[in-house]
Amino acid sequence: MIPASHPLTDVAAKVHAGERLSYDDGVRLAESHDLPVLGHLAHVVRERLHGDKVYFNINRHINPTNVCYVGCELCAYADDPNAEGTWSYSPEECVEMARRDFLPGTSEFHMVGGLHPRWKFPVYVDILKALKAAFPQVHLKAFTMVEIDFLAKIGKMSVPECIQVLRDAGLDSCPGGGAEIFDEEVREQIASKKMSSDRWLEVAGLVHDAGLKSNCTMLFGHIEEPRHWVDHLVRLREQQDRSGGFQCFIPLAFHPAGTKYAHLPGPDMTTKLKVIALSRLMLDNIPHVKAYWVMLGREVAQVALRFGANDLDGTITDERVTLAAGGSAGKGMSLDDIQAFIRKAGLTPVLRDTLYNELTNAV
Ligand code: V47
Repeated sequence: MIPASHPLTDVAAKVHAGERLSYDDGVRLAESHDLPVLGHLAHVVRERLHGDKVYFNINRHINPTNVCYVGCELCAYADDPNAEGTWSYSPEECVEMARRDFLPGTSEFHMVGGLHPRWKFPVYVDILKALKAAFPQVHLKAFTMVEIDFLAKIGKMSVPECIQVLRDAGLDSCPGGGAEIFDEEVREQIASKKMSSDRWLEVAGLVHDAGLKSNCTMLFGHIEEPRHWVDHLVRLREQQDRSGGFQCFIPLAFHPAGTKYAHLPGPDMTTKLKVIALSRLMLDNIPHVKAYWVMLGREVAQVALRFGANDLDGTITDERVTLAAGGSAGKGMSLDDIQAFIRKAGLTPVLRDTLYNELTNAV
């Protein structure tokens, strides 16, 4: 409960009544310094939707290549295939890697990578096919909207045709990366050559129209201002009203090392928790908010579970995007670690698959 004299009383009343918050409400929340009140309101919504459950899965990240010709200012991936530290794995090497440290009960491969200047469309299709043939029971959550758009271009087909080819090869759903920040002025400075915000949303709509689920993200803690978070969340909410296929929103905390913004400090704990709470409060039509522990850091992720987040992602064997940009949260978490971590926050761990079916006896 917050006192009647509090400046956010009217917003709190809307939250308690289950009413949609406006852009202006969002800006007031985003500019508030009353973190405990934001956390409390977001936790009210999270409890209404999910009780005390925290979802997690057993997953593995696969990044077939870190070569990307786009060269986004926010990213530490390389744009030159000959640069030191780059990799470009064949379909067989992807399977071999996945086999090497396969955890029993793994239900998802999360696969994203660069837009390789030399790879042709069939390479990407063959990677999906090889993984699906070797691990038919594992859900393939692969390719961001940026990659789908790129694959359609290099495959010389429409996006719906491309999605169909990828589905036939084994694609089951799409991750949420590449959204960055939708505000055009900020986007121009952090991802100047990436697809436009409108196109990202349009391709997400096409993925949903094809019957696939996807996630969505926002990169925060760089040069943006609080109003840009609200604008981004409202655009996602509007897209969800139109196409309905977003399952989960993941706020991604910026890691500056190795990027064109290496001089910035990255977001502090207050900013991380505020963005988590704001997301839960604004995104009334997206069921899940993920505390992505790799980017938030483990300690903040644990607190985030009481600031609106109800999902932790998973065991994440072999994460490389954050690692390249100076991430220190670690490369993977054991199942026991994850469950103890959730219980220590006073919440109940629930193993899930990618589509949020609860898996009771899988491990
Ligand atoms: O697309 C790139 C972002 C994304 C940096 O869908 C950076 O379940 C921080 O999308 N600092 C990849 N972020 C990660 C991602 C993701 C992660 C976990 C779960 C899901 C999901 C999606 O990371 C990229 C980009 O938006 N990124 N560079 C950086 N320096």
